[in-house]
Amino acid sequence: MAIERTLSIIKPDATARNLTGKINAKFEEAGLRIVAQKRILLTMEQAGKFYEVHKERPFYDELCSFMASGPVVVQVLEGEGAIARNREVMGATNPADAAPGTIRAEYAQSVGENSVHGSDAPETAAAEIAYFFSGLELVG
Ligand code: 3AN
Repeated sequence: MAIERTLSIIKPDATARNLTGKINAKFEEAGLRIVAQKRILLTMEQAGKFYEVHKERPFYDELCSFMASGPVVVQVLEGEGAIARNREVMGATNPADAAPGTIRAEYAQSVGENSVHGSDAPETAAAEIAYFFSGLELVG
């Protein structure tokens, strides 16, 4: 399988509980390398643009407010089949459905406050990485 890169976000519910290191350990144990990372505070506007695909969903405003409510850690993960691998490590969107051992099973608080985001396809991964990182910040 090809080496891929995917965009990951450690969300405000997880940074508030000081879980960045524990979540990063899950990625590394799964063979994903953190090749870029920064902790930032999104504005409502920046969160809204990132989640634009969900604009028509009933939870859009709640999602954007939550993502702007505290620091997030945005990161680029690299590895074989990194996009799918990361989604396996994250677990299902709703923590009640997430497989044991996954990040969301262990740390997520609800379907909205679910600790991590991960890109879902190569096209979205490329666009989401470019949203947060310049080429100069990706050193592999
Ligand atoms: P995933 O993050 O697993 O790809 P999506 O793309 O369906 O899930 O949803 C994007 C984000 O929107 C989720 N991570 C979650 O924070 C939020 N979300 C999804 N469904 C709901 C819901 N029913 N109520 C509140 N927030 C939701």
